[in-house]
Amino acid sequence: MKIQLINPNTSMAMTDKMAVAARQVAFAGTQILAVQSATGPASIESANDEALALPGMLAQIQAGEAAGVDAHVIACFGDPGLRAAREIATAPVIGIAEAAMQMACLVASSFSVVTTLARTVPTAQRLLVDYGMTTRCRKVRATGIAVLELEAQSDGLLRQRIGDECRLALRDDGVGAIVLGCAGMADLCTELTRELGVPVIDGVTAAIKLAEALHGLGLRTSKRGDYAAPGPKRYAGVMAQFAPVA
Ligand code: 5HY
Repeated sequence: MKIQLINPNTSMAMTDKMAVAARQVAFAGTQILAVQSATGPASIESANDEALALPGMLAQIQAGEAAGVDAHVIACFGDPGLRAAREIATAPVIGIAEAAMQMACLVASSFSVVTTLARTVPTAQRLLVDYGMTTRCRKVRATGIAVLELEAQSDGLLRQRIGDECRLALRDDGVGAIVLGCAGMADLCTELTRELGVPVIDGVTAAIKLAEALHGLGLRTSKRGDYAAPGPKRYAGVMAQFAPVA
């Protein structure tokens, strides 16, 4: 099967990093097509970043659908544009936050999220409400690390800070699992799982395995209800390319 792994930010280093993690867990017959937005911010850490990242991300969904991919993964922990992507796709679209949270719930009764900057914590909290996860997530914890600090291979100091926050979560939150709250943390998952002795879930790898599972069952995005294709309409200006056609 072909999975389009979309980095909604424009950091190529981060795209490469998540592609490595995805290929490490994918089945031999799974092809990972790693792409990123052609327009938009280098990292997504605010509502403004998110809004301006969406056209580039949705353009990749359109391109992937035209190319006939079997699934799309939106690899940013805010799951930007997930509902819009599901409207325009027929293949399954998986957001890494939802994937990680769902996986965590299968192996622990509760989890905490360890993420980047404090300002992204409310975004994760809104997703928890949206996904009905507020009784399963004990806390969303910030490390104070900016997304672009995690662009390349995470260095020892960053690993230490993220590991320390995970240890605090285990000590103080009473949780059985940790969800990593940034696609740029994908390279830390195996090491942290070993170090902490609890399941540590990274959304990129969780989403890849869920995409394979959905494909194996022949499940695709429902075209009934609010994921139905948007009706035809004119879109003005630079958005004209996104206008839904009949
Ligand atoms: C991410 N931002 O996974 C999020 C993480 C965050 O550009 N890729 C980004 O900090 O919310």
